[in-house]
Amino acid sequence: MKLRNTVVFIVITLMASSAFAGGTIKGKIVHKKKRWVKNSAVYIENVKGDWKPEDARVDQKGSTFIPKYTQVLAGATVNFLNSDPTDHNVYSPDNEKYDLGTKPQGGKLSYTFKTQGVYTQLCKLHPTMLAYIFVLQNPYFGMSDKKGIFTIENVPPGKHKLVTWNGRYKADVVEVVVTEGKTTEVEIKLHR
Ligand SMILES: [Cu+2]
Repeated sequence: MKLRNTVVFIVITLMASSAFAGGTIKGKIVHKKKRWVKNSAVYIENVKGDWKPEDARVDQKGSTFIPKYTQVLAGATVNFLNSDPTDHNVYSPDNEKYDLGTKPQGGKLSYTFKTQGVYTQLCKLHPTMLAYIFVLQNPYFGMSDKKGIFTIENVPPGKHKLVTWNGRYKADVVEVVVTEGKTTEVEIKLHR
């Protein structure tokens, strides 16, 4: 029993120390038109380190890409599925500019992203279908909620450049200083 308690204590201690590795960036996206502050992607352009890319999946269902926003590291493969009884195409006019062709229901199209950037994800058969793939160098990424609030956790301490993407507006690159175990607050203003 005593040994068991010791093991539990060690596990909890490890969890606590990993939760406090690095610092937290807590931000708010602001604009007078409040409905545009949500779904703003905020990421750090370049961080020293090496992360293993994890593959992702985007479904096409009800003539909609699900999810609408996908974040992967450069080198990751995104698998596009088709769950609809109609054909769907997968293409992007941005950065690497791919067109994976068209697949019927149950089909799968895959693409491995090499170049960092934001990719508009479209279907040539259905002009209303729209999603975004964020291909990043590191996993430090946040997406704002309805109120424009976002959080990026476990960020390595130091000076970082925050890049913001918004579906309608632009934002300047904002420099933040992250401190171990602390939260850095930042406000990012959207503009034309
Ligand atoms: Cu389609």
